[in-house]
Amino acid sequence: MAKRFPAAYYVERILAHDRLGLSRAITLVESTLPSDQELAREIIQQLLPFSGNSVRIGITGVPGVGKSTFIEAFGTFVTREQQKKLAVLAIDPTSQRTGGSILGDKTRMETLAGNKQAYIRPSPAGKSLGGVARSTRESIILCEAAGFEVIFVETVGVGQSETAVHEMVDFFLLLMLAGAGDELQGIKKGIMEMADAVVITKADGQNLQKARAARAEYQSALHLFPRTASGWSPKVAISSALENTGITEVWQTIEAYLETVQNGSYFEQKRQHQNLHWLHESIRQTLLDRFFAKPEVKETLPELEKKVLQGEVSAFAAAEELLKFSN
Ligand SMILES: Nc1nc2c(ncn2[C@@H]2O[C@H](COP(=O)(O)OP(=O)(O)OP(=O)(O)O)[C@@H](O)[C@H]2O)c(=O)[nH]1
Ligand SMILES: [Mg+2]
Repeated sequence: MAKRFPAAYYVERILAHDRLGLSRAITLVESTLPSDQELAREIIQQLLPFSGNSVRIGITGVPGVGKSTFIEAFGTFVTREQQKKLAVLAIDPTSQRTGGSILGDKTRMETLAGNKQAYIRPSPAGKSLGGVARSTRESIILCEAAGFEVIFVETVGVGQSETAVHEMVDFFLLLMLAGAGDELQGIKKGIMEMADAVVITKADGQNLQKARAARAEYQSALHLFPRTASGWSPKVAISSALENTGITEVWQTIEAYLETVQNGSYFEQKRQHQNLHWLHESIRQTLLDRFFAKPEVKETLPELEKKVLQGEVSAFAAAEELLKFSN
């Protein structure tokens, strides 16, 4: 195990905008060791007053839609043109299966990886969605305290992880391919509904016409969704990360959104609601972890599973029996 320092070390290093200190603190946040988690909690508590000063942007889309390439181009724009410090985090609970992580493919983010204004943190491997969502959420706080002004949270649009990301960002960006059909893209209506903007990717060459058509199509589809309390109506843009087009527009859209929601109380309210969401989520997660870590539960669960499979006991009765160990 790597060396551990007192909480003050991490707090000081992070406030001094030191990357190594930040990386070490994120390692604690991702750790499952109780002593590390306690240290992480202490650090976060101390840094909380220095967090919140960033724009948190969620970026999602099915595998191959062009997330990495887009983040590379958009991130370069944010750091170079907008002169903002950018942190890129990832939620990728599928990494157990692929053995890597979505940001592990730094190959497509070479420019950004070598950019002093950018900090890229790959998703921790082999964690459950609940676990990785929690650590990402806490990493956001650490990155903000370390002076990062824009945070990207990337996720693969295949399952539940976009809901988790939606609950931790200010702006939710959905990347889509032209002409692939919603079915093929695995994009459920629920995800479309969460989007503050849709970007049709790879709008270049032969694809440009299709992308334009798709933009019109999605724009009218989005109009059918009920308006949210934000007062914002979702926008559709087209972009080619390869040709570096449409990138400025996406940034302008985000700025327009912020102007809309920061005008009233919506922005703050949304963050407050998200905090409450994470409070409840933490309680649920902690209770579950504690429950399943109990020796009696570990011992009895396999037997009960067998009985349920064989139809000897109902699932409900089995659960009730196991829950006897819950206090
Ligand atoms: N023509 C064109 N191709 C692109 C563009 N952006 C990405 N691609 C290509 O599309 C493929 C997938 O791009 P990625 O950026 O790796 O996509 P991703 O969404 O990160 O994929 P996963 O990491 O597997 O989820 C690559 O072969 C890219 O070169 C673009 O703007 N135009
Ligand atoms: Mg990728």
